[in-house]
Amino acid sequence: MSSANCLFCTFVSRDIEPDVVGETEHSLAFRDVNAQAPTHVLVVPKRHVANAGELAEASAEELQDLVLLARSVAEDEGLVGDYRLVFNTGAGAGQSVFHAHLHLLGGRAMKWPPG
Ligand code: DGP
Repeated sequence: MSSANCLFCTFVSRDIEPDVVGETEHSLAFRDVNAQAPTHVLVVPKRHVANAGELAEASAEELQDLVLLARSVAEDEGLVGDYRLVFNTGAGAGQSVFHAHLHLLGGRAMKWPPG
């Protein structure tokens, strides 16, 4: 399930310990090292897949688990329904780590469209 040379797989295995804010059987949530908002958390599947579409194809249950963990962390962070969830897919869309991850951003006003 894990992939060699994948940063987020080393977080899931805890060979490197991120700043964890939530966990389920299928997903891990930790703070983004380069925060773009007062709350900026990444929620990753424990299964190694490259992006959200691959996760959906592999397991609808694990995709649901990911989104529900993001919602739970948002509630824990006091975001009370005002937060943004983002999956970047592909380098052209800003993806830089090719292990699927859901950005949870909140705690400030959000603009649209994103840059
Ligand atoms: P993306 O650009 O959508 O692939 O998002 C990757 C995110 O991963 C980016 O916001 C920064 C974050 N990131 C990169 N390296 C590390 C790290 O070593 N630790 C943590 N916590 N986050 C990282």
